[in-house]
Amino acid sequence: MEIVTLTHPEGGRVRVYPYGAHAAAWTDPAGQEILFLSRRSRFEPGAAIRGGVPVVFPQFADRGPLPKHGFARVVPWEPVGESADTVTLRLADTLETRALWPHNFRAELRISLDRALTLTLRVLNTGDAPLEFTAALHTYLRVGDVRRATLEGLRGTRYLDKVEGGEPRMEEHAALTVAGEVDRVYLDAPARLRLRDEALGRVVEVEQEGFPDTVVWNPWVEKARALEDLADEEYLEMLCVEAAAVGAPVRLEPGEEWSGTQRLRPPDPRPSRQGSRTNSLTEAPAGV
Ligand code: TA6
Repeated sequence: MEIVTLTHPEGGRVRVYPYGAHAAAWTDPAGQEILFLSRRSRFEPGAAIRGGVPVVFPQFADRGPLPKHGFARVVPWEPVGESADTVTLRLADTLETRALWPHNFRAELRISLDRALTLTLRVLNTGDAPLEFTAALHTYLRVGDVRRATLEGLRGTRYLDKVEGGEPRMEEHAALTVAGEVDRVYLDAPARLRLRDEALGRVVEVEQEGFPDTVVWNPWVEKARALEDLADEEYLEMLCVEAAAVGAPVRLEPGEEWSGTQRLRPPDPRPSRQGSRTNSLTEAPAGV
């Protein structure tokens, strides 16, 4: 498959597949892999890449009549602008997309690398009727051991818990821990979260703007076994923290545009920040 590689003078490197506009792997300036990519991932037409940052559009999950997570992740996007550290990929409606989803649109994903990795999804209604969509940047973050990782920043946020049949809940814990299947849509989520990874001794910050919601997903043992493109134990090495517009569909009038951004900040190389690890882990963890 065609690959575009982004590089940054400080040493970061991102591998992008125009197929699905998929940022599949990112090595930060310190040489650490920040994204999870399954060793069983298929790289073939018709299959979504398992890991990295799949683009979910124009339907999140099975919330509508389209194939799960829409079609954007399983079609080629066109690179329309590229420099050493940035690429923009474009997808417009075709006969095939209109057969599934009867709208004229243009979507662009801009992937940009400095110390951080920034992904901006833009959607423009190029037709003469309103359209609605849901979307997500379905980011798979790599962790050393998900049982020893905490996601901080969601306390006080309402969420829909798919594992509990879509029940609305309120997050009570400052630090979310994963000890079972997690599949939640946090509604009107905070703009910044921190993934603290005790096993790898690092913190990755996840920021979003434009996307109102955040999805947190780990399939855990049984669901991981059912996924052919995920090795049985790999669920321990990943946590999806997804910038999403899911709670309410985005509606665009003709000519209107929407955009949403997710920014991933790698661990700070300065030892002082890593040193804060012990204190925050004394926070009572949530049993999920
Ligand atoms: O974003 C969470 C989710 O919708 C989960 O329900 C889970 O199915 C996951 O996405 C992965 O979906 P996929 O189609 O890539 O196997």
